[in-house]
Amino acid sequence: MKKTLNKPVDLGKREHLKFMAGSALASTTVLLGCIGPPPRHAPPRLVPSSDSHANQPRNFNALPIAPLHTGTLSQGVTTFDLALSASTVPYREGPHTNTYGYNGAGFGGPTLVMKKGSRARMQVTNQLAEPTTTHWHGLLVPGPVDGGPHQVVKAGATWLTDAFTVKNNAATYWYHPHMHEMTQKQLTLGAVGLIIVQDEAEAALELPRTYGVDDIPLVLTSRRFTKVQGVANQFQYTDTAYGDHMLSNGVMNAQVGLPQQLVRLRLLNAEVERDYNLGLSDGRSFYVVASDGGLLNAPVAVTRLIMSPGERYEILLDLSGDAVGNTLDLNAYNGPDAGLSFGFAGYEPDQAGEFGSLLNYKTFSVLNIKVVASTDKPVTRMPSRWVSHVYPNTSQATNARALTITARGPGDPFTFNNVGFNMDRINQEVKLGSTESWTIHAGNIFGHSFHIHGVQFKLVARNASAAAVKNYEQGWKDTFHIPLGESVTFVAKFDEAADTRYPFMYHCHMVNHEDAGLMGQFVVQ
Ligand SMILES: [Cu+2]
Repeated sequence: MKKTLNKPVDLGKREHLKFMAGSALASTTVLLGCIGPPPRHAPPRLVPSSDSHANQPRNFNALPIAPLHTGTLSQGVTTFDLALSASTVPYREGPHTNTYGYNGAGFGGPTLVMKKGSRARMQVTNQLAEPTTTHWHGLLVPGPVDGGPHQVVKAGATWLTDAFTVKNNAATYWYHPHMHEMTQKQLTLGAVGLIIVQDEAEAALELPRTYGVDDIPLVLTSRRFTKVQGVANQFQYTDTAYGDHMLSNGVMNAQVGLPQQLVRLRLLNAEVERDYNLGLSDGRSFYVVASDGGLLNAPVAVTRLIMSPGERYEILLDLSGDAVGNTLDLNAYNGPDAGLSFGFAGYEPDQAGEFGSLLNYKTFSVLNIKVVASTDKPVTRMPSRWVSHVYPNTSQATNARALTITARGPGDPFTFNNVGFNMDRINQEVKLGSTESWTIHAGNIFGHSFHIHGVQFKLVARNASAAAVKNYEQGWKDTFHIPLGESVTFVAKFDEAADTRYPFMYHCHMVNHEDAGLMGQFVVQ
């Protein structure tokens, strides 16, 4: 039996240890070396990638758990330092795959942990041979901290942001490059990491929160290998919307041991374009407890959860009634008979080509789960109490905007309202502190995933119907799925400032669409 569990790290306890350790051990790196899970740059085991068949034994790789990075506290401000560099990972027999990773990771980066109300700042060193930017997806920070396409960190340079107050609710956020026309490349090569924000409201609930044990980060994406010098071992990042091989936390054929109790999964769809229609292989329900920007006011039991690129959800799995040794899969039900339709990204039946993939139009595992013995103090019941967030509503909106995703035809670049992205053009001007209603229409060519910087918002309607907003979409959001031909309306209060030097972005988070110009800029002042 392969090792599937990393050494437990209690998030609260780690903080305590850090302060106990004193200045000699104040370095996060040292602490992670002592008590953290193994570093991400340990190469994944070499396992031939292949489609799994029910009648064949499956070869699994242990799901890697990114190390925690709690930053360095000095004079009341916690600095989170990241260094992005090139690396390699032996994904297949033969030449290693060229990758990017933060802080020494072969693929991905550490999970940043920050506390609501604390003061923080970011420091990014670019050790690549090309420019990058680092965007803190979902964080409520002003334009100069946001890390959008104007915040270029040249090769060899370091970007240190101003200090900001962490305003976000406890939830799962993420960081990734936002370098215009290079986002797909850099994300594909592995530049992606999670941010966990903690707050008192979340801490007061009896939720699983032992990182890597009953609180599992899960970054979902897929990759296609392209031939270089005759060997198909390199990640393809042009002319492809979909990978052929599932990567969960950076490895193929991922398996995790989860204890016989309630377990939290922090899900991120980090795909280029693919949507996921997630469910469990034995058909059991699971509970959505948090969306992009916070816990839900009540858990939502589902058997299917749709996630488009950029979205996060936290879910609880109840494994308390499972026998030790039981296995099940978290699957993407992206095939026929799943109630999907054209425009759901990855539902195209083609197996190859720019919009085809070996994973398209089928059900495939994103994570195999093997139930292991429960922990010392397991959470075995759903919390009886939840948070009570108050959301903006339509009656508070003093302005309404409408954006339609357009293209002259299939194959032509998508734009908003027929205007392609231009670094020198401000597309929208929003008054600081105002509440607005935005309606995004997907147009009639494909579905999309809309994201806007500088706010968390409330979805108020799908196709002008409040009732059509799904129960698990009722909380704070910063990214949403828009099916082909449909519209989504959200209400947001714009409390973060951005000027023309460092404007905020709104864009499709299918990063191939984004790179091709499906993005706009706005100021808040
Ligand atoms: Cu799009």
